[in-house]
Amino acid sequence: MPTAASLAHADTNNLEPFFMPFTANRSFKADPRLIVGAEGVHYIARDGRRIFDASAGLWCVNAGHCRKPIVEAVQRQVETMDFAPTFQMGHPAAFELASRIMQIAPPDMDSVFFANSGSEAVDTALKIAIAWHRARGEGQRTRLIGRERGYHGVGFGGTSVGGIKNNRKAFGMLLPGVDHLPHTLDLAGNAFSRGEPEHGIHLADQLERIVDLHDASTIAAVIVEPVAGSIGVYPPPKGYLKRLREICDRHGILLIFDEVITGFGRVGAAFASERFGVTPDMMTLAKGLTNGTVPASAVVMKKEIYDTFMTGPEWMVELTHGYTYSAHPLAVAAGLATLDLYRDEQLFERSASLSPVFEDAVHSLKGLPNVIDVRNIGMMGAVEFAPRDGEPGRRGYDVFLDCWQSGVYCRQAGDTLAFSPPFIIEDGQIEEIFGIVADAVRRTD
Ligand code: PXG
Repeated sequence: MPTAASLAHADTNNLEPFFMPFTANRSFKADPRLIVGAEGVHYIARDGRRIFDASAGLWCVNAGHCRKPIVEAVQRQVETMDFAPTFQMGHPAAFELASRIMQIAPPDMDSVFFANSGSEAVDTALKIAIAWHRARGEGQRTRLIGRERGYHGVGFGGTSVGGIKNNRKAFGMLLPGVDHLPHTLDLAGNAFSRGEPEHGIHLADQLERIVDLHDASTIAAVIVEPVAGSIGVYPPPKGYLKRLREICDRHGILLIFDEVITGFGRVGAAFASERFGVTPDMMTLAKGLTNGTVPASAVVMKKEIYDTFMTGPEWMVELTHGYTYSAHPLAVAAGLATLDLYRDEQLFERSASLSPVFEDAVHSLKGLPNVIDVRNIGMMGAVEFAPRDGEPGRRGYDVFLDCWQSGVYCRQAGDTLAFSPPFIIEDGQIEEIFGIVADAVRRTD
């Protein structure tokens, strides 16, 4: 393992030029939290401290950091073929990765479109939904339905169907023809639920109200995260996703599951659709697809969606959409090695078997000062604090900073902290993490 000193070679004296994403830039630059190494379930800070990565980076490093088979696969690939186009050309491994994803995807989801980020996958899925209806002679179906507090990345499509108000308000009108389901958090009825909350299936019926208002003939797709992640882990109320599926079926509306976080074992199954027994028409994947090593994402869809586009003259492009880096060779190499690792180490099963330990550990925070809710499902967990008067988000930020100082990196969303460790974590390490978090909560007023 390299030492922190040997890793800290870059000139980081000038932090100004990097306009950091989703960051309080001025606070960060005044007191930077620099990480220079990663191994297993740890980050190494610039000052040499080993920090627990309790969030798998940004929910992506499901198999743990710097795993040799992935590192070596990427190294081999970059030496063999650095780049290859996938527009009117192809490279074999890209087709292999699509087949491998298909093997673990729900039945009938047989077609895979590659992109590079969750945001691109979401915008791709929304565009395919609209184009698919048009290809079938229903070109008036263009409306998109998201959900309040949902997160679908930062493209104009994803921002528009997204429902986190702070992510929307600076950006003007966004896409027209978008509506939102109500969010599913019910602190009065469901606080401190373990797994799927009891109450809230009726919130899916709100889709009927939206359909009634706009008429089904104008609606292309509904997109939801099966478990809302970014907002701070909202597991779906019991029966909710199934009800959404039924309503979409009734009205010829495509159902898209955004599985950018929930995919690849995070909920104790390959995908949330498997865990909840509800198959969408399309799902978006990213993050765990390559264990976070190389940016990559995918839209997986039912074969009938792909087939609908396969009409017209055979020499013509069927879908005028794609990215220079769709199925980039390095991403594909990382993806194949990652799927091998998930299989060889049975990491989805491990996620499932760790989940009860993780659940107990997250819920051990119940009863600590200012804790108003604890939520969890699979290897996703969150604790929510009462906001300080006039300073929403500040208490969460303070606990987050204390955790980092005390050896735990996690994600903060307002007054909520979210936890999603790699699946290679040990029981004892989970307990250690939540011991540190509990101390930080106690120290924060
Ligand atoms: N959909 C979902 C459900 C996501 O969670 C995206 C789309 C966008 O992916 P890209 O790759 O474009 O960022 C996401 C991303 C956090 C956090 O801590 C969550 C995400 C990204 C960064 C931080 O909650 N989710």
